[in-house]
Amino acid sequence: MNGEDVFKKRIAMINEIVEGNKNGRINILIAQVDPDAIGAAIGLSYITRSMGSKVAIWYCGSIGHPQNRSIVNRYDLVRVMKPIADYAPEEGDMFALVDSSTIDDSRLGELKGKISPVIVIDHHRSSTAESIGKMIWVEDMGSTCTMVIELINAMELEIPDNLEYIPMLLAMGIYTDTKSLINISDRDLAAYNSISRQVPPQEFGDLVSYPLPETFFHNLQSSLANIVIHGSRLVTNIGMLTTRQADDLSTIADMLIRWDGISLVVVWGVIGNKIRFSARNDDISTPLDDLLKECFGDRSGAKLTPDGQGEGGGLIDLNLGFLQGDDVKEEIIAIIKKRMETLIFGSK
Ligand SMILES: [Mn+2]
Repeated sequence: MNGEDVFKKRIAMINEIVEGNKNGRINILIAQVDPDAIGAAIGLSYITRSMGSKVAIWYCGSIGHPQNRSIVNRYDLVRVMKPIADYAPEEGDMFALVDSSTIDDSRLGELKGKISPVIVIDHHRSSTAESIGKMIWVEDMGSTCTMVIELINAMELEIPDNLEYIPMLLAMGIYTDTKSLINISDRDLAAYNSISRQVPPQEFGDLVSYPLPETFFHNLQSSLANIVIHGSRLVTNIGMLTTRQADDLSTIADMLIRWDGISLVVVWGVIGNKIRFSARNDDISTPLDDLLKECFGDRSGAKLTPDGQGEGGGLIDLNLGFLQGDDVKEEIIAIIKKRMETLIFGSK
């Protein structure tokens, strides 16, 4: 099959799904709110709506990252995407996953493992098997939005100018997931170019340089104060965090990996009863995914970006129980620090 036929098949499949359940609603699930997932969800909802389907978008977790908050506020997206906790089943409900492809995703909350999505569009490698009567598309790509744009273009849909926020969100998804168009494949770039004329540069710029809260700079300061370096490896932490500040870990890791001579960075923090960390490496001879699995097991993972950088992280249960209390906070942090450093500096 040539490329064009593959797209025709995908579109026909989505159409069949919509036609086969005329009164059913397609529930698009966002496992983790980020610009790529938001753009892909909005884009897919435009596609299925154009085929006459009812659509709802549900998101898991919270809209914590300041950029996500800017995007959601600017386009008043709370009207179109609702927290998963508000989901109420309707007859003929169908599900779609974007920017995620596992139904066992713990982020799906109550729906975890219970749904069988009819549409999956994702650019992460761990994939759900292809099956009959479904449109499952998982492929290595810079961004999920690229795949959605490819579908829109293959359908020859012209997004009207009064729905300008759709190209805007799709472009933003590619832009952020490819690190400002640096980790970009030819297809991501082609998709980006095909919609960029509908993206006003000023407005786009506002979303790129979104305002950062004061807490970000405090966390940056702590991360700098807590740095420990062994050889080319750097480990640091920002102590106890709120869910809202969780994304500071990856932002800071992205900054620190640029440190000349440093090839592995791990930034961690404690959120509630869990340790969360972000890891980056730019040493191609040591695959980050292997290294993280060796240190932390299955609750960690990493992907290789198109420019050869490793990008990942993980979540570790703390189960503090009796030890949960402000009076022993410092000691707890000190113990985790020691353990993290032993693992990261001690691994191959
Ligand atoms: Mn993505």
